[in-house]
Amino acid sequence: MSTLQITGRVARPRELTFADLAAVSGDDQVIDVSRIVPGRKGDAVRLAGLLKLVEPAADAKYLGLHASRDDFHASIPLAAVVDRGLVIYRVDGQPLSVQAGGPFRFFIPDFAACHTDEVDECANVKYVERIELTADKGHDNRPHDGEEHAALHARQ
Ligand SMILES: Nc1nc2c(c(=O)[nH]1)N[C@H]1C(S)=C(S)[C@@H](COP(=O)(O)O)O[C@H]1N2
Ligand SMILES: [Mo]
Repeated sequence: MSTLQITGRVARPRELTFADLAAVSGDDQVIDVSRIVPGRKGDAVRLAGLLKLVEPAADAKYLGLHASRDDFHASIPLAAVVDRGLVIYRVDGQPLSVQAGGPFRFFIPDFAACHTDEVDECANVKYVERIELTADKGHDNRPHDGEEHAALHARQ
């Protein structure tokens, strides 16, 4: 079964299943993300809710988003996304499909255009299987410029 690991500078590393995300309660469970992100389908949990489960260390400053499926990685300042980051995991009661970037897809509402900022559309990492908290910026192979970005989209 696919899981979402949360590792690194945290007190209690976890390996979360679809059921674990579905069990997140209260405001940390976002039913119908289209309320927050027009046009996006599905249900999500807030990053803040996931962090409560693992208890980040005081020196955790970067959020690493790792997708081994296509070797895509981003490392973004945690403070910039802690209050708005989402993990979309369910559509129509079923796990998010790979076609939609599932089973777990990181999503930042109000992202900047690709390669214009550390928190950009490219950081909406699909197929995330590990979220890693680090003290310093970690592995990040997002495109650096328009040419690299165009090449990435051409491959998709
Ligand atoms: N794993 C992974 N996530 C990724 C990418 C990728 O190539 N691999 N591309 C990024 C880029 S450049 C963009 S613009 C968005 C596109 O997401 P969408 O197809 O859901 O609009 O996904 C981002 N997340
Ligand atoms: Mo992009």
